[in-house]
Amino acid sequence: MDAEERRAYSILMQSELETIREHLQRYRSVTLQLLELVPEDALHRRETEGARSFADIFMHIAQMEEFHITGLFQDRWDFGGVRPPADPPTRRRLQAELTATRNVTLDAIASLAQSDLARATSVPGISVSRPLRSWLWYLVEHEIHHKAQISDRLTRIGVDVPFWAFALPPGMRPDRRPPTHRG
Ligand code: NI
Repeated sequence: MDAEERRAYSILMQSELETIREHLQRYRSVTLQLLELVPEDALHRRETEGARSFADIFMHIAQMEEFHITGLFQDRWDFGGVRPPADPPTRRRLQAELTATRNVTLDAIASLAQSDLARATSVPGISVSRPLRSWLWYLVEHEIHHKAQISDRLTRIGVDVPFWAFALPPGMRPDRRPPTHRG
């Protein structure tokens, strides 16, 4: 087994909790890269009246995560916490919110045993009960969904967006500009 195969094998052997953790950290890294790339004059711009700005979408990712983690782990469902803040958040504030929220999530997940993932869990306003694992994956999926939306919007205003799957060095886009094979 070469090094690459060993790495792939070790990922396959991760527990589901480790896998969720890895996904949360990896996608958040790309989200933070996207935040750095939003031009200052576009951060609060709205494409149409009432549409979300880039800042709104980043704040929404953080707030939805905080809402679900507080609800799922403390049984406190704070619907007031998912409203946009009164003052448009700065890039640094968004960065701080995304980082702090994700740390709370990772700490909460660290408190779980694998068997907790099967626990039936309800979220107010959603009529189906799902196991806790579904809600944790939902947070991963929610970030991917909005990360793609931000990425698409940035592309349309001419920003060379990062690779969607991993936080790679600036400008590295193996999907768009594959490295030339020398051999
Ligand atoms: Ni959303």
